[in-house]
Amino acid sequence: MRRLFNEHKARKVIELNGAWSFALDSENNGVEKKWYDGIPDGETVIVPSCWNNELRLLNYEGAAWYQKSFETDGGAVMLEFESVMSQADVWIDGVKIGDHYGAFTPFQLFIDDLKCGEHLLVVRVDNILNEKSFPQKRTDWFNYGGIARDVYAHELKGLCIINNHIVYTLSKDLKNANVSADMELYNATGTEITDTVTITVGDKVIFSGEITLGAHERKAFKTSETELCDIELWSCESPKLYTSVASTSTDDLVEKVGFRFVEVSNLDILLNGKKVELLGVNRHDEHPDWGFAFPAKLMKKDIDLIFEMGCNTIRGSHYPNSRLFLDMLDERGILFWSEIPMWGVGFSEKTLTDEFLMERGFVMHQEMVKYYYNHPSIVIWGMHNEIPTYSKDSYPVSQKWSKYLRANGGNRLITHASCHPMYDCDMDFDDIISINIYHGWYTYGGYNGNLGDWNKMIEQFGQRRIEKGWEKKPVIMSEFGAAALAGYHCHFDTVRWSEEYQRDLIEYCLELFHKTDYMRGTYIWQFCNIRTSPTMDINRARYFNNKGLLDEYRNPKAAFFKVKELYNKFAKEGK
Ligand code: ADA
Repeated sequence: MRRLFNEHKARKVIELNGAWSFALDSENNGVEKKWYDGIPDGETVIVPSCWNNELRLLNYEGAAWYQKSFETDGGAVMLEFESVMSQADVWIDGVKIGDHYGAFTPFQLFIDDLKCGEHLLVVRVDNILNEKSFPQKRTDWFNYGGIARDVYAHELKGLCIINNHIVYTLSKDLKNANVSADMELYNATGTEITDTVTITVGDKVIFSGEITLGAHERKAFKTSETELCDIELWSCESPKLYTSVASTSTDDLVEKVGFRFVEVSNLDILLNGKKVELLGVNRHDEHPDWGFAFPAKLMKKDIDLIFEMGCNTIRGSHYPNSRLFLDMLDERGILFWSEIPMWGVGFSEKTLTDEFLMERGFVMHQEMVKYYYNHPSIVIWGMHNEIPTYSKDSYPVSQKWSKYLRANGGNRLITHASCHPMYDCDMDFDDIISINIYHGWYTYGGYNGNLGDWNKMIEQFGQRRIEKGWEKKPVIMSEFGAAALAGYHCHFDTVRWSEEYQRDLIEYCLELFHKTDYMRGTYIWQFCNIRTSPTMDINRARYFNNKGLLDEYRNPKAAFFKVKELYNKFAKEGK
């Protein structure tokens, strides 16, 4: 299940989930052995899934092969993978048809002419982390491998709509929208073709016109603007969605869009002109039994739990989430921060001048925009997390990426999560300043690891933002928290790792940040415990990051109820 709604009525889409044949390639010589012609002695696995959730593959990192047969009526086919972790190489009937790098965004591969009948689809998947990977080897989440989200074969006929961004600007009073479409079209036939493309938003036609494409041509097309009057806005309280249908005589693509305007104004974050305090959590899209192949039903449950806590926002730490999850947030009116998996300590200073890596990161931003543009819930693009933003080499990277996101990413605020607030220079490019600090849990140079450190930090950074000319930018605490082992209690003394220590630290922080004059939001680290990597050697009991407000099976810890109490109180009293 990849969306909450049907994207196609006219187009035939073959679901390729279910039973696949699977073989490990621990010697990494499957290509040499020509496994793309068919893998030997495969065992049956269910796709989508992560292999680390199979027996005895808990820690397997490396290559593995998947294969499945499917039938088509013949003609052009687009294969669509929602997520393969991380490198995918794809063959049909022994012929390589493409590859993709990056675990968390969809990708599409085109075959212009496939014969009618049965075909063998073979995918080599490699989840190795190394000096060229995103994330890098040292990462505080578990590096699952596999085909983790859905797979489809689209049978394409005539002039097809591959992608459609509904682009809009709102009038000053937010009552009307100037709307256009930014499409990617494909001619599935072997001859030139002309067809009428029609695009509706709600019950209004925003474009209808003839378009000509050469044989098997793939082309971007931007329509002119049409005004939609008296639109109903999308907001947290009333998440109004409009259905947009793009169609030709042979093909169609349905999208959901919401009209809203997010901006910053003199320290405030405004949604449709109204102040919002971001009351959020960081969430990994992970479960110990499913890895990153997160089931739809559990997504809904996580969202229910997050709602129950009084949150109005989620940070998708540290990678793009599925389109299905975003559909759910669009429907529920929860704001989302989407970022690429450029994570922390792994990205050392020297990686920032590695052209191959930085290009990889840039492509990840382009893909994130391409596949997620229409989701109104995404109000923040995050460029990276805890990289060395004090170094001169991160500055041009953030400059380039923020410029790209501003020009192409729609109406969204730009940020990066920084753990060096006193040395960071890249905050120049942010709309919102985001700080990750763990006073009361970790010890930092110049601080002694106590809760009292927070006041010192707030004062020092309060000063620095004025010196740097950032005094109008809202500041949010994008990470803070403490680990607690679920069920470990210590009622009479304050003991680290107990549920009470975590609860009290979070209570202290939330109250303090809420009343800090230049702060406008909080994302607690983190929604629930997650499995982490054996390379994370500090403070990771059980190889889990235990800073969840819930344990990894979604049982609440004491802090969950405290957050619920405080977030509901803050929402009532306002900032
Ligand atoms: C960082 C990082 C998180 C997590 C956290 C922690 O801030 O961004 O992914 O690792 O630290 O638990 O220490």
